[in-house]
Amino acid sequence: MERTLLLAKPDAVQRGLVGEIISRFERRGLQIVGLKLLAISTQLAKEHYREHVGKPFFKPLVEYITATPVVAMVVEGPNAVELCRATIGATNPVAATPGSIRGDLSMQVGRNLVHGSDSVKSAKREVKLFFKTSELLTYKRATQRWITE
Ligand code: ABT
Ligand code: MG
Repeated sequence: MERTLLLAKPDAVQRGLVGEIISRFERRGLQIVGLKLLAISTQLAKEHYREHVGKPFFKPLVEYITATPVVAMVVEGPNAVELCRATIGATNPVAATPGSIRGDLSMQVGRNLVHGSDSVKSAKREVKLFFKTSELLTYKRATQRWITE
């Protein structure tokens, strides 16, 4: 089963939107298998965003994600990566479709509320960066057969 890493970024915590954001993924049908509040260190931020090292927005990006705590979550489901990216919306909120989290709740790329892994490969790497194996729980949901065939 596919898993992906989601972050409710500092702006989501500051604005009191964590519940709303988690709820979007829950209502979509994704199963939560890991969840915690944490302060991202500069080292973790640089590792997480390593594909952007050297780009002009790298420094503000690291400052943003390390500013105050985030809520990190791992969710599971068929096509979890793609489903979550669609639920989150385009990187730049100006282009994000209304109905998506960014399209409904944010205005600027540097305050775009949520992170979701962009591929299955990235998801594997990022889940490992944020969670120990023991923090990811496997359990059966009684509702599962009404969510997936
Ligand atoms: P993340 O979920 O934060 O990784 O965003 P997303 O995958 O949608 O976008 P990518 B391309 O990974 O960008 C990472 C963060 O870098 C910021 N950024 C990106 C800019 O500020 N300017 C840019 O031109 C690009 C390409 C925004 C992204 N998220 N934040 N914050
Ligand atoms: Mg990204």
